[in-house]
Amino acid sequence: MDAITLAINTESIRKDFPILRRTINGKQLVYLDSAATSQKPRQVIDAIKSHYENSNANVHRGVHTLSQEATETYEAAHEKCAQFINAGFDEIIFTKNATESINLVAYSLSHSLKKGDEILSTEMEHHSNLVPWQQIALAKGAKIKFAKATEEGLDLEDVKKKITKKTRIVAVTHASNVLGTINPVKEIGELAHSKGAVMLVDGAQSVPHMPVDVKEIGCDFMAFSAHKMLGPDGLGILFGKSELLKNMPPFLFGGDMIREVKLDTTRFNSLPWKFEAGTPNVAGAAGFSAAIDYLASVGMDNIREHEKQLTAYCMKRLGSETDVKIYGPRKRTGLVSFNLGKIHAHDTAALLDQEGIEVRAGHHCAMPLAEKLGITASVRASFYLYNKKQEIDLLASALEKARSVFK
Ligand code: C6P
Repeated sequence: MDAITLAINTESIRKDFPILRRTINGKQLVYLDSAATSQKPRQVIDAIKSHYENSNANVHRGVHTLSQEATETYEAAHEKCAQFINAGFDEIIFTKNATESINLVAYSLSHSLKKGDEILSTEMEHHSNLVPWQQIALAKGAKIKFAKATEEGLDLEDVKKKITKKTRIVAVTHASNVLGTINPVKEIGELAHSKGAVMLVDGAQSVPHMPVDVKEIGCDFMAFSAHKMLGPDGLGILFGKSELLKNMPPFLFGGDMIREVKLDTTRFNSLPWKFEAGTPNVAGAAGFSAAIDYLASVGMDNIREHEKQLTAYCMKRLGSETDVKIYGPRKRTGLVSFNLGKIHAHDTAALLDQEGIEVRAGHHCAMPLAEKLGITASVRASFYLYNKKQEIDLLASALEKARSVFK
């Protein structure tokens, strides 16, 4: 196991990430928090800088050269994103983040929701794919149900039982941000469709880490964030099937989402602009294009394979200690949540920070799942294409220090 050959050339990739050169508390930075947000390569930073230095203008509004260039950049990012997940251009809506993408769908679908309709989600959701559904259910008198989750994954029998004729919406995460579980979203989508429900997949933890094809999955909606996939903050993505989006009311109203406005009525713009009100994040889109190019050049299959190897190594290293409790299944995305003996996760994370190792600790915005696991917090180490095996060795050594401090 020690002699693992990683699927990608981490050393050459690391050179593209300026932040990885910095030190924290006098130690070389070990960034193990990419599930919260990824670091950005020079190519992404340069694309954003170049947009502001050379082409900055508003989009879809001006006939002047700068506005046309900005519009091209902005639309090209939609096109690139569409190709990346095998969607159509008019099926890609840019929002602020995955959370806003899910809120958009929840708000827009809530108009057709009636008392007694049902929404199915799961016990392993991030709050972003739980609270919006819970709140529209409350507002509309609909019923929200949750499929059972265990550490091994979703209880599919329970999913089958809970999708009924009354189910209108099924909202499930593709990959858990705490357990790393990869859910059988294609199968769940087929169950949803067999009862006439629509299916939203939260792709925040899958699209950055594995090849994702929305047509192959067959979902109606998918939400994810650019910042978790080498791109900038403040840019979220919603994929929606165009035949559904066409009939859904807009989420936000104002400039750019209109075709014609009279004092008493408005005709809305065509897709995807109908769902993109106001001046968008053009610089973010420039950075996002560069992020997609970067990921595509490394290859999503290679990234998945690389993370699989790192995760297996981490689970083996940490799991060999009797006082480390690892949560979640064997087959998972590139993250490992754990607790070290009786030491509070925040204390462990603070000690790791002393060693320059950045991990997340807490409930990871999935409080119902933490409750289900019988914990209030865990430490989470999460990996990406720039992480290397030696960083897991450093994590293991730093945990050894934590043990001696808290003895
Ligand atoms: N999870 C984490 O550390 P936003 O914040 O909108 O970009 O992404 C929300 C979100 C939705 N679904 C899942 C499965 C997620 O993991 C996240 C973000 C981060 O786990 C920050 S809380």
